[in-house]
Amino acid sequence: TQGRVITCKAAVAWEANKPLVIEDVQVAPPQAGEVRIKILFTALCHTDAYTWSGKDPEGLFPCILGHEAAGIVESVGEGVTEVQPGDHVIPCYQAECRECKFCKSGKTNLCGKVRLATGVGVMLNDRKSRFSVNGKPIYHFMGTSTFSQYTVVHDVSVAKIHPQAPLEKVCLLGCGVPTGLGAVWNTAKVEAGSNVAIFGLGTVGLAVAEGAKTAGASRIIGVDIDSKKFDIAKKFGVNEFVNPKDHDKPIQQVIVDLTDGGVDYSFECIGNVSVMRAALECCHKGWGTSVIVGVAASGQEISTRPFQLVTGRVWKGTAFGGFKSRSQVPWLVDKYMNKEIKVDEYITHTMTLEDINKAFDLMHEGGCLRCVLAL
Ligand code: NAD
Ligand code: AHE
Ligand code: ZN
Repeated sequence: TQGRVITCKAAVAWEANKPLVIEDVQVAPPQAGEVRIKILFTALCHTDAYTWSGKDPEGLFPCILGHEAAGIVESVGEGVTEVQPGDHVIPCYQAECRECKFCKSGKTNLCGKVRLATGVGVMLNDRKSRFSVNGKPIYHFMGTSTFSQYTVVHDVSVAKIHPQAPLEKVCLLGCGVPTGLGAVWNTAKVEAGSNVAIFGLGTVGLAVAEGAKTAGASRIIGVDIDSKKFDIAKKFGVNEFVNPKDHDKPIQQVIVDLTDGGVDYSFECIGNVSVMRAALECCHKGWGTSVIVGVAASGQEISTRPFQLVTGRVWKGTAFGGFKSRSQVPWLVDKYMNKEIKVDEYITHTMTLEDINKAFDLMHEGGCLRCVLAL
């Protein structure tokens, strides 16, 4: 298949909010600096649903969504040296070129090399898509487009992982789990003995809990409007629960009262700007730090009284948990294989690509953390 167009199945989002359609998609060969990957497993993340909903200012249609996956390199373009056909890989929506101003700064995991192209659904080389259906181009998404049996990504967006890692599990290390763990370990740098509040107990929030537990946090307070989340959250280290629906007071006040003045760290893992405010305001005066992890819709803005910051609270955000993708995803895979981090526990459902619309329905029902699709 090397050097030739591959026709395969992919779930195409033709329009915002319209059911995805399984199509025969033509996938062009990788050009210089590109890698074509046979995707074997992909999970669904809330961000896919967000872009599909039409609320993402970067959302373009028609496109192939998906960004939490694992597969095997099928072929590589000119100049690609770090991976070769047969390598087991995880595509990374947050690239790492190791050469740009961002990568060299030592201050961030964001990479500038391909971001402008991936933000407009094309490849950097020729500013075109490698996907088409009957000659009509289909946009890429987040530089990954994993809801396809084959995808083309930039070489700076490919993490080569342990060949024995179970791809049906470690696909989760493409987004949600690292995001939560890294929000704690890299962005907040939670210390042992800290009090932590987590808003939203989906996969991202539960991974925050796991990260906080391993960091030695004492109180890990989980906040969710869905009480069904509380049982499972215990397994991830949450040791106190608050359902905002059980209280008349604003939720920040409830937490401040529970914690003698507020928590040391809070994490917003929902994407709701009023909860982001509550998460900041439930932090302790003088030092409490709140990390925004959730992605809020186009047009939404955060607000608080500046006095909150003047009096020492800190507002931060994180993308992919601050992890350097190509360098650290393989390390996370090894940690999973050594049983140092959970992954299997987040997978509540498994299906095949044909059932992708059902998988999205499940996501909105609550009982679902991650649904993994076999392609
Ligand atoms: P999810 O839908 O599985 O989890 C969200 C949880 O929040 C659910 O349990 C829901 O019941 C709860 N919730 C909803 N409204 C609430 C409210 N008002 N108060 C309390 N709880 C509430 O989503 P997920 O896949 O875990 O992702 C969480 C968020 O993180 C999404 O916005 C996603 O787009 C974002 N995300 C960001 C990054 C990043 O790099 N920054 C990476 C992955 C995901
Ligand atoms: N296009 C969106 C941005 C969405 C966003 O913030 N994405 C996160 C990852 S979410 C993964 O589930 C991220 O990494 N952002 C940094 C980046 O470079 O995109 C919007 O709202 O504009
Ligand atoms: Zn995601």
